[in-house]
Amino acid sequence: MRAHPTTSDLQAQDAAHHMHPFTDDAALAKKGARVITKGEGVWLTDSDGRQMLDGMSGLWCVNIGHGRAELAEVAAAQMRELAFSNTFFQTTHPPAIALAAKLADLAPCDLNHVFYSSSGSEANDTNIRLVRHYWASKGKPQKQVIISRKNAYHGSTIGGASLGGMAAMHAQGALPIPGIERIGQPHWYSEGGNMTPEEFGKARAQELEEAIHRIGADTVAAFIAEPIQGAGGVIIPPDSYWPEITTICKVHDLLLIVDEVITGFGRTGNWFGSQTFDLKPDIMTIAKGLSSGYMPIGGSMVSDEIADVVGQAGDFAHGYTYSGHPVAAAVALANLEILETEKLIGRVRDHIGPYLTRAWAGLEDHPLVGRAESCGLMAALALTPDKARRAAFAANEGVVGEICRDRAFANDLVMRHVGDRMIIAPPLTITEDEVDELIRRATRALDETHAIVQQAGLMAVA
Ligand code: PXG
Repeated sequence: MRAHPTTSDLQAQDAAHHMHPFTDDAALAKKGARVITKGEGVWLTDSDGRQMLDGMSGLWCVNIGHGRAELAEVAAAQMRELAFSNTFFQTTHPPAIALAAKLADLAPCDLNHVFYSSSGSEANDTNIRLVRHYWASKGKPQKQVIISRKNAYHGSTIGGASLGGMAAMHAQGALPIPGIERIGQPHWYSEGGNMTPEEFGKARAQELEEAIHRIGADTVAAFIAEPIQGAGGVIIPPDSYWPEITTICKVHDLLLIVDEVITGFGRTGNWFGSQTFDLKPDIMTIAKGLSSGYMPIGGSMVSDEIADVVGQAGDFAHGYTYSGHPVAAAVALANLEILETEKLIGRVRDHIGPYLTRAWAGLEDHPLVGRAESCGLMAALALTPDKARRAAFAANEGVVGEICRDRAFANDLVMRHVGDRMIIAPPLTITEDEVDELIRRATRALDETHAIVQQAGLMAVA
């Protein structure tokens, strides 16, 4: 490769050799991937020197913002001291210890133990094995089934994808694995019909009760859910939903696995979404914001009871080479210190979260937007051809959303689409001026989308 490859050189090599996740590689090869070369705060720079506002914190993870040299220093120092050592064979090391203790301190309830992974997917694979092993160790080996939800995202490994409720993922590779059942999602806007959000939230929670009766409580091990569905489209459940779910789990002796991969580490204005929604998890999946994406690290936070039972049951025959990787753990710990010393989470709860909520709500006046929703610094717009009826477009789901995503990109804003919902989750460090700029760019993207959609005759109602 030449010393300074051009953008088209990079794109050609990328297309020739790099298989992208969740991407139609042939289509991408035709237009060329945008090559990101630098990050600073909420800003990304591409190989042509264009700056864009990162409304997605990378991939819901760069909570403290891009370009923090402090973390580079921590990583370099740790690599010099001890770049790698395993945690399998009767050994441990200071970064894994310090991070575990810090996480126990921050996590809600008695989640005082962590089993490390390098990602959220791996952590959820751990959770499948852990809950089944836990019940078997308690003399209830028949408690094996895990109940999840349609349109949930719990990762891309075979276990994670099986737990998830993404139809497109299950269609490839003979998924899901056995022993996973699914109930509906608390997505009032699209599925609530004539019910009030509260009625609908309760009804969707009661599906858990029905599923337990159908499957048999003595065979159900756990229920897994994200406090707010992230990759599913930032679906914030009605207030009636979580209290009902919590009660049902307790009554039927199910473990509650709360997947905090997106909602953890400040995203909703508390350390964890479990605190925002008053949940009492038995297990919590963490990743992403744990290190703000500076190193790959995740884990399963586990209650005293589960750690005790599993700890007394001999070897738990499970682990990853990089479980508790020293560099990743050291960087994660430094990231948590930044979240704490800069008071970034209180800032989301009391200041920049409410500021974004007000600004975002203003987008509901746009003719394409049926509803603007947000919690902390995660937010969604439901696009619709008919606001009053919360109608879907006649065109295939996602056609209009993708146009809007492309217009956002063209306006140098990273805003994702999930179907016809537009979603953002900017770094927790975003300033008021940057929120204003995000809203201006999102508005331009919506205006341009509206014009395109009208011209193409795509405003028809399904
Ligand atoms: N659980 C949740 C709730 C997630 O959001 C995972 C588990 C898996 O984590 P890893 O680290 O294995 O990717 C996730 C990941 C998207 C998108 O398109 C979301 C995720 C990953 C990739 C894309 O919104 N979330």
